Amino acid sequence: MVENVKTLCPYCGVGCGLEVVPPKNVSNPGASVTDWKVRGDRAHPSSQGMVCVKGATIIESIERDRLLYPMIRDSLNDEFRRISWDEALDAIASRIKGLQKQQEIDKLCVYGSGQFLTEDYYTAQKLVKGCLGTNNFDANSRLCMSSAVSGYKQSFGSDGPPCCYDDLELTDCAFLIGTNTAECHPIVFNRLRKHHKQNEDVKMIVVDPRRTPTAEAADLHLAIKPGTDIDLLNGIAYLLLHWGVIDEDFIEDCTHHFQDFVEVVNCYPPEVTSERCGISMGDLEQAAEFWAKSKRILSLWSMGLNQSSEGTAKVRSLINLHLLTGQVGKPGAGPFSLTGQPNAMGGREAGGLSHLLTGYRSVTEARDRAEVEQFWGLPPGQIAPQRGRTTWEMITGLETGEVQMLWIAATNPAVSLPDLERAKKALLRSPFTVYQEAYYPTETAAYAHLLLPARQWSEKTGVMTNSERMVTYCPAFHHPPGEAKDDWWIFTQVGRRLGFTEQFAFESPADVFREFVQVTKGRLCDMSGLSHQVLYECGPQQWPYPEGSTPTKTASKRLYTDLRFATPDQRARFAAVHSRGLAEPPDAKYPLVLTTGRLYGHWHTQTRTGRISKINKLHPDPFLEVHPRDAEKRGIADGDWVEVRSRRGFCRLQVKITTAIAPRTVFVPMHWGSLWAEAAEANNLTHPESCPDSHQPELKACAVEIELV
Ligand SMILES: Nc1nc2c(c(=O)[nH]1)N[C@H]1C(S)=C(S)[C@@H](COP(=O)(O)OP(=O)(O)OC[C@H]3O[C@@H](n4cnc5c(=O)[nH]c(N)nc54)[C@H](O)[C@@H]3O)O[C@H]1N2
Ligand SMILES: Nc1nc2c(c(=O)[nH]1)N[C@H]1C(S)=C(S)[C@@H](COP(=O)(O)OP(=O)(O)OC[C@H]3O[C@@H](n4cnc5c(=O)[nH]c(N)nc54)[C@H](O)[C@@H]3O)O[C@H]1N2
Ligand code: SF4
Ligand SMILES: [Mo]
Repeated sequence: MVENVKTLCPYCGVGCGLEVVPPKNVSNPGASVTDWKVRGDRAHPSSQGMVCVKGATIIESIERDRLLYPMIRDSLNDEFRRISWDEALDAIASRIKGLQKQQEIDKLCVYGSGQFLTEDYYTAQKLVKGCLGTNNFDANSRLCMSSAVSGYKQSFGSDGPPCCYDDLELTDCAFLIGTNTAECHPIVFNRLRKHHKQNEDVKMIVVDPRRTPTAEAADLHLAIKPGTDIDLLNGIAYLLLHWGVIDEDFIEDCTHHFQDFVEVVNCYPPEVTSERCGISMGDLEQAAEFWAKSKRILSLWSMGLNQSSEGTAKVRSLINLHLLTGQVGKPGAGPFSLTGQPNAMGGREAGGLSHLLTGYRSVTEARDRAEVEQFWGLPPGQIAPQRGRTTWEMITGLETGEVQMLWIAATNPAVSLPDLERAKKALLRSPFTVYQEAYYPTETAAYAHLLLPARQWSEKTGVMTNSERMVTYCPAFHHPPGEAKDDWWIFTQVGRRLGFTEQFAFESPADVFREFVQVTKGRLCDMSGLSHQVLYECGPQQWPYPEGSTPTKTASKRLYTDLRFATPDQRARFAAVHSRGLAEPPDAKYPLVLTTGRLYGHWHTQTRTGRISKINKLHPDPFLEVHPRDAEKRGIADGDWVEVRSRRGFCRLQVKITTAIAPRTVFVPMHWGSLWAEAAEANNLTHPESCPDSHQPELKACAVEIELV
């Protein structure tokens, strides 16, 4: 008899445990995966049996429109022709050898994804940064949580969310800023909502220019103008300082740069703050009062802070409030970044951005490079000392010809990149683009020379880490379609063809994971006690999990409980930062701020959810949210079609008039690429201006005008 399978939902970073139940005829060779049933895994410590509509319906999408065989073409105008895996892998290896021969390995760029398993991420790092010696590996996490990474690193000395989900039920006050948790992290929100409902004293504050379902549930919704988060956070700090409700002992013993911070904060009296943020002084004071009166404050954030040209400063300004009030390292408290993708966290651990190295290390630190070179059996100096190209720099590199080979895997950039028309033009110029994907067609396939069919969730085995550092084993439980292969296998095969047979001796994902955890030894994200076997036998485990740890199903751990941080002197750092405002503020020609985001049912570019009937019924079409005042001014009625224009492009959308959006702001969901609707891409409008610290683009705001068509 085939047993139920325990695995993880491969959508959002909440990381819900799933239990997949086989059909009775499972051993029939023709049995379809759609006959398996998915339900929540009650034994998973993070989700306790809960799932949302995405997890519950995933099976329906697994067998639809799959990419089945490697396919190649000489130019983007040609038809694809089927080739063997050997031919495909040889083609990649020979291109790379060509670059090596010309001493031009920096002309190779690899663009991966938070939808990789940890094993996929790790083999890619070893191949690209280690064996090939270029740091040109970046991931879609650059568009997602790189500001959280740099904010944590600058304030605490290391990346790593210090909190855990148990804090959701232990807090007195949840401060949700730039996150639509109800739609994007629904199971986290369920846990928080239940606690909030059951305890009258528990407060919930939501800071978002939209009145989202998350905001609807709050005691206080601060509908700030887009991009004024730093003003707000400094304004709250001003009141806390002036009321004297700060944790002086903590500040004295555990932090640095407090005086610089005070100097900045003194510029934010309530009248200045409320004016800049577009909220009342009463609401501002109420928010500060909730902070002042609560013993345990948990803040949650995601893209409303990260996706900004000052994303790192926004994150640090939020952490400042926790440092000011000593709200970190204890139950129910702390700054908690909600990660977007199922394994964005695993990507961080494996070093999957162009400035990172495996084990929360950095390519710019000599010691970090030396340690990793030694682990990988590479000569000293093999890893390049400067960060590689970021996502957007890969695009500009294609424009200038400095990028000659682009290898994309598990992401759909022809929808998700900013300034999309420009990005697509650059992709057209690529001499050779490899695209490793589960589905066909997707928008990005049109820009590929070589397509590699990837196994996806349910067909591949490996490990993912969720937002609370819980590591879950995800086994393959049925046959992949056609000739699809694991991403880690593809990187391994290319590594071997390039002569790195010793480095790529892996025969299974368990081998890859066994090596990976060794490279985390002694680091904040130490997982050296974990293996596929431990995770399979004992269930999900949270890191840190050094060698010799005892498996447990219940103990949720926090970081920094001894109030010693990961900086050289173990003190956390206040940031003294003023807001610089939006990178592209509205003006007379483009007087509205466009913001973008997500809907409950759809996942990103719809490769899966666009193929699920229940979800299509839930969200059939794209739309533009417009405030009644802005609509009236332009003679626009509900349901009218408008053209939305920015300096870079346009799209056409049907209007939804609603007071849920702040005046002079409009909202468009990010989910509709050219396969699913005509001219509805949010990213035709957005710009690539990015944060100088994290290089994260400002996907949440650009200046637009709208007009009836
Ligand atoms: N249903 C669903 N869930 C998902 C995903 C999905 O595609 N669909 N994707 C996953 C991924 S990868 C991610 S990154 C997360 C994203 O999760 P979230 O960040 O919660 O989602 P978004 O809708 O992108 O943006 C959140 C909110 O930021 C607000 N915002 C815009 N500008 C500002 C600003 O200047 N300040 C503040 N404070 N708020 C602002 C928007 O109005 C929006 O409501 O969701 C994950 N979960
Ligand atoms: N305007 C605007 N733009 C945005 C955002 C926004 O809020 N506003 N959000 C940004 C953020 S936070 C994110 S995370 C990105 C997401 O943007 P993308 O990463 O482009 O979106 P996905 O649709 O998740 O693409 C993942 C692809 O990987 C494929 N896939 C799934 N599993 C596997 C696998 O195991 N192996 C391989 N090789 N392929 C697989 C899927 O079929 C899918 O096509 O979008 C960013 N862009
Ligand atoms: S909340 Fe996230 S992880 Fe949980 S079922 Fe929904 S999409 Fe999957
Ligand atoms: Mo994301």
